[in-house]
Amino acid sequence: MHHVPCLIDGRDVETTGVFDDVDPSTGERLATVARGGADEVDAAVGAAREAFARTRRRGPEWRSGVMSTLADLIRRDGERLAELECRDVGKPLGQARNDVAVTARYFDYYAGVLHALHGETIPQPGGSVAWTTREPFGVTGHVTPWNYPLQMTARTLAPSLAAGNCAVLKPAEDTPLTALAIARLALEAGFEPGMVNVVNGFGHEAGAALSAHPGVGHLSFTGSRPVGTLIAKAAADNVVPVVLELGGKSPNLVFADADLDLAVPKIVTAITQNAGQTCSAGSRVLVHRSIHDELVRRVAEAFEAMRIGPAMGDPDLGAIINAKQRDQIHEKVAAATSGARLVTGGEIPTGGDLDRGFYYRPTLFDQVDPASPIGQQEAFGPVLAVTAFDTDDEALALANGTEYGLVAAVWTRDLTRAHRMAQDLVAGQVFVNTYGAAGGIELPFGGWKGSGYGREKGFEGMLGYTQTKTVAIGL
Ligand code: TXE
Repeated sequence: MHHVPCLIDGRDVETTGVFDDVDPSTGERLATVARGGADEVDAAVGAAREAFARTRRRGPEWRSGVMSTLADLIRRDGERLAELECRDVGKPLGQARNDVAVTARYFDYYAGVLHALHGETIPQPGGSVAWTTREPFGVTGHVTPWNYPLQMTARTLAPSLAAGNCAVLKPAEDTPLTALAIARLALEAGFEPGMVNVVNGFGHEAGAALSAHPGVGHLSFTGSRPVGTLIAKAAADNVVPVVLELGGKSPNLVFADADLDLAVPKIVTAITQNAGQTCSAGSRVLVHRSIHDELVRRVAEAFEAMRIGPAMGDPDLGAIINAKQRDQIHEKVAAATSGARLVTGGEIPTGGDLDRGFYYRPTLFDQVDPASPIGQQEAFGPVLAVTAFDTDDEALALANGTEYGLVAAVWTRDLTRAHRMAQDLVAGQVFVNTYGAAGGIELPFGGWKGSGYGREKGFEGMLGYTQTKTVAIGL
């Protein structure tokens, strides 16, 4: 059994209240967690501000060095971190191992590119010389979700630290284990106390206090749209910028000339990885009518062959994060069965280990009305909605016809069609003959429309953690 305190100014901090962290694979208690609130947030922001004042003149050389060391320590402790993540999220061990590797790569990548963070000199009329610098905000607040705790910690923390900020993390209450582990490794790597703080607790307590704290200069949030808008409103009151990453209803567009041997495994992974609990999950398939039956048959076969079970056994499909999330998936599926054809799945699996944890069978709906709830709303589980189309224009209109705009993937051998689709798809990421891009930490990532704003990952992700200062000197 673990206990997860807060980590403030380099020290473990206990709170009067605690709550349980549950292993979704077994339904058993995995850890007790400190229930931080406004007081702990205030202490953490204060510690981060002091650490920023102490360390702000450290050069890029120093920051790069400790970040590289942190990447090495994450790899050194890789197996321990993977097991923590696997148990905490209920995600298959192999996927958790991959998350550890990606987490280390974030720190490596930003340790490298931070050296290229610089301003510009700008010619002007008249007698002056002018230039810009890229400056940190000071203290950044990070409210992260439970689906990729390690990756989301690294995705927001690494660029923030690289840009010279100090951070306060508020991990999701369902998955507090690995953010604390990373913060402890950051101390071991050489980050000073107060540079990385963790306040565990509930969203409406610790999360709300962090997003409203006047000492925070920048906020990043990944999670649900209702909470994202709450955080953006709180940030607006303090005139603080926010990065919002709010999910999607991302389509795979499969054209008549698609290579199905290539497409089908990616389509299956895109909706079953992490049991479909991924912001960029490919939850819709729009397929040309001529190959529709073949595609549905192949996806159904793949779904039915999947091994479901406790995450430490490295199944194809692990657990759903908690009973509430599993039940909301089941409610959306039950509501969809009257309007669409249920091909496979649609139920909570039972028997043996499955009775103890929270699981959901991979579910395939065909003949989905694109305007129906299952064609429009995120189920955030292994639930795939298929709709057939006849023309390219129809495919495009269907793809763009939701409130979201996170990812769209195009499967075709026709180069012209691929380019046209890439131009006209309304999404922050367009993939052609692939889905996702090998971790993709170098590529800017973020939403259009209801999927959010601001960019994470890549060099652009780091720029978001800076503000520009313009200096002009009269000659
Ligand atoms: O998310 P919440 P939940 C979507 C997905 C899922 C739904 C609900 O559709 O079914 O959200 O999941 C913190 N002030 N995504 O309820 O509540 C909370 O503690 C400040 C998409 O778990 O948005 C956690 O740290 N913070 C997604 C974080 O917000 C608050 C990932 C996310 O939790 C808060 C997860 C408040 N008032 C869910 N209330 C993605 N885009 O990847 C909660 N939080």
